Amino acid sequence: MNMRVYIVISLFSVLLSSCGGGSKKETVTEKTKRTPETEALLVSLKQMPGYGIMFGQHDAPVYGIGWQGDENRSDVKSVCGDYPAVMSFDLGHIELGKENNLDNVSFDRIRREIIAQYNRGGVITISWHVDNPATGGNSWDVSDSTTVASLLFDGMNHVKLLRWLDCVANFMNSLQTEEGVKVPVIFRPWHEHTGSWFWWGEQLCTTADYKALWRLTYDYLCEKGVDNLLYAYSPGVEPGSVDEYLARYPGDDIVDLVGFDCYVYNENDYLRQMTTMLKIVTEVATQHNKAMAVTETGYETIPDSVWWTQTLLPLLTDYPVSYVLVWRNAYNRDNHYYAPYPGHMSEADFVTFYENPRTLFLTDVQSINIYTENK
Ligand code: BMA
Repeated sequence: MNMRVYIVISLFSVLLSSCGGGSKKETVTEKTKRTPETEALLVSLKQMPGYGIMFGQHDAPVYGIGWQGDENRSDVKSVCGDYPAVMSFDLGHIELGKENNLDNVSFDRIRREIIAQYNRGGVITISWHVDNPATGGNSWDVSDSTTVASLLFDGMNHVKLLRWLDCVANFMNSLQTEEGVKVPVIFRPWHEHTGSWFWWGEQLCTTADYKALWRLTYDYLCEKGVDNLLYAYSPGVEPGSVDEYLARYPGDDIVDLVGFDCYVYNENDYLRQMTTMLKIVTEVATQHNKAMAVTETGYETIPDSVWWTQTLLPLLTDYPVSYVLVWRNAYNRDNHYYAPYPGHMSEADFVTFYENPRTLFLTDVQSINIYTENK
């Protein structure tokens, strides 16, 4: 496309963006004071291994196998009688000013579920499968290796990124209880960047540009008054050492939790990758004084009836993991589920996993008072 046409289109899309606010101003890292509840969450995450490992699931209360949009429901709860201690949601398409996210869940519903999970004493994490601002494609559009560079301060999509971050900031700032308490959230932007399937992935940008994108995101959200976030650094399983893990680490001053995403494609590979990553991340968390989690994992369709107690739990027990989170039980994609539902072959094993004193579900963490300091 002709450059002038491209610039005009880019400016147009910025003007049309429906979240508004913000200005094209260079930002400076400035530590925003976080809410006391957010600070308490960080302390709780660091102390959590002393209690056990929290179990989490993505989109747990909004849909599952054979249902969508019901209230007070989750496949995990249908199987073991308790909600996951951690619930994950995704902000993909908030940047477009849409009512629903990329998996067609409304942002109003997500907000309501986040506040409900906080009021119950549970933990919330948010990822962002953001569209490609340069091409108009989705997160997985890796056709343009200049996207990240174009978002930085002198880039042609910089203002567009700021407008998109306005949408994120507005949402985060809107997470408030009836009493006006802002709900703390573990935000996990720019995840799985050690692979190259997202437009912010390893082959798509330089180390300096990836780090600059993180800092820009952090600074801008702080500038917009977002003081209820902890930030999670969450690569895939590609790093083979602490140095490789930290290659694109954006900095101790802006990261609170270190983790990784690891899925079963082959059982032996999974055992090896989990063990390697758990060792690496334990070392980083210890040396950098960070909380630690398995930010995404799972075995699609769980075709192993004892996977929970014979594979997942034994892998985790020797490491200071605050939570382990499995991905969604999709209603809109065949055979794309990671937690059991009533009648699934791993149901009984999941109940045994639930009953193990090392695993923490919602009822377990309610007695910990996660959002209160000096427990
Ligand atoms: C991916 C898949 C997609 C989904 C996305 C965001 O890993 O589950 O189907 O759209 O996460 O939830």
